[in-house]
Amino acid sequence: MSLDYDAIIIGAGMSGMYQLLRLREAGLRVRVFEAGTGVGGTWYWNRYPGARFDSESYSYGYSFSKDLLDEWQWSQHFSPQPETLRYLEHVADRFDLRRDIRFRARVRAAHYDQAAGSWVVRLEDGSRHRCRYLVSAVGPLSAPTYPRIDGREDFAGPAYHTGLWPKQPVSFAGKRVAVIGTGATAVQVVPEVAKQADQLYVFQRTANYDLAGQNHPLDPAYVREVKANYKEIWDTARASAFGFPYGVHERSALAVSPEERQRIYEEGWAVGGFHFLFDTFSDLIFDKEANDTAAEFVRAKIRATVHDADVAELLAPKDHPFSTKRPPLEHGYYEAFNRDNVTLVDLHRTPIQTMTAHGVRTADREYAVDSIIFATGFDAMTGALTRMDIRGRGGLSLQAKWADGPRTYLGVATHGFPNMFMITGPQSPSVLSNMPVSIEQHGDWIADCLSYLRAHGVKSIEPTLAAEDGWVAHVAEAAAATLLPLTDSWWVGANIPGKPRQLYAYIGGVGPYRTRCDEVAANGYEGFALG
Ligand code: NA7
Repeated sequence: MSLDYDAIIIGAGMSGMYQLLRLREAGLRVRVFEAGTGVGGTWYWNRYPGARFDSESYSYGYSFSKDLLDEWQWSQHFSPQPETLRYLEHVADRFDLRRDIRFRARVRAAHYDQAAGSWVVRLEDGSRHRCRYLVSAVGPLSAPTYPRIDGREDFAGPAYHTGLWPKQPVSFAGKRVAVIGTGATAVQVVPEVAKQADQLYVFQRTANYDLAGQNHPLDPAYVREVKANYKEIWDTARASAFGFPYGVHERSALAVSPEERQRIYEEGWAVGGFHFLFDTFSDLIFDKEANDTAAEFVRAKIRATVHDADVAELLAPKDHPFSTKRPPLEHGYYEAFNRDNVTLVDLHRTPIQTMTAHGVRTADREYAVDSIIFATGFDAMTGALTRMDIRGRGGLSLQAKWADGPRTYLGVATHGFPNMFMITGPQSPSVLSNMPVSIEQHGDWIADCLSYLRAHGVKSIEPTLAAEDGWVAHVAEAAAATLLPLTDSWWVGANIPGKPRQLYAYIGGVGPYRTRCDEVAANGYEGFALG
């Protein structure tokens, strides 16, 4: 059976683009299928006002090309989504990627043909494409979910999910708007919509510990310094725990005096972003008592920012430890509640009962609105994979195999699915890391692996069950050492009814994970069966 391509990559976001580049360099005939009409993935779909990355601009991008690093100029410390999309479009042009990408091509199914040792990929239009290697670059946060609320379809006005935002700008000027959710997305969208809307209702179920972004325009001297130090920056990020190029402080929040602790927290807060979490103390996600000190610090910041004491109390989380849900970065979120046109609706006191043609009905009243924004998140990590009909050896479906939760080796492959790879898949550091660092690591590892297979005349590669079992146990063990499993969050699948509860990403550290992956490769792909 002749092959149409050596490799098919699903998705032309940041990971699919990089994988295309690397596999092309390795001499493979590659095709990328992308559902959207352009490159960019997350940055293509999430066009809502206020969207931006939560990694500093200088560390959110590709590191493989010094020329690219030198020539690209970010405008802000945390640049906004239109700029990130422009960056990725620039990369696509600069490296001539589009000629191997087919847009408007949603993959519906991928079946392994055991006799031929190849994959048959079926698109929405019914066309079939045969390849040796299948690489999923679908992204861990790309299957949007809507809340299960009665009458959701009855609302007569426009309703938007932030992860499926229209390409045409949406104006909320003079409108009454409801935002459902208070996760990282809502925290970005609320201050922007608040500036336009006549009235904005924010429906909060769980308050979050939002960290100050401290965003600002980039100063040319700072940019020059960053550009001169890129090698060190990326080396640090690659060896770090979470993929950020921050300093390492092996110190407990409990080992210093209260005054010293306050000083260190204030410093991290003033720098902004995840510095507060990763650049202050090393035990915040491991030790509840240490965690309490950070939680109280953030609550104090909320109380100091929000003028209405009752609203501040509702916004200050008390029901889960700090950073056991993804901490959002905020750029004017708390200040937005000081505006006359913004109202916080506490869904613990007055739960949503139903949506109506006119708006949202809670236990005590109906909120009539012109538009609804669902900032309700994603079926993270596994959703985009299991929504496709992927079948491996013997017709085994990925959905069935993962019915009790994902089972992978290194988060990059799964037993029963030969020649299939996942970039930033479940049980890899993925969403618990600065994504571009993990994307490049996986892209490099997969490209090197395929080069090895070709050089050694190997036709198929697949993790052994034993290696997979070992990795699954190790991932669970790493999770159990932290406070993260204690809290309901999308990190543990709690936002999707019936989803098996476990920490879906590997929290053993980006640096150690890279070392492990490199060792596996150096040992002739230890833990994989080569055939
Ligand atoms: P998240 O973080 O999953 O947030 C979704 C929000 O929607 C969260 O506040 C939920 O409350 C809320 N939600 C979900 N269902 C309902 C219902 N039925 N009623 C009221 N509120 C509801 O998604 P985001 O898009 O903000 O962020 C996802 C990630 O993308 C982000 O962390 C970054 O990594 C990028 P809950 O907390 O469940 O009580």
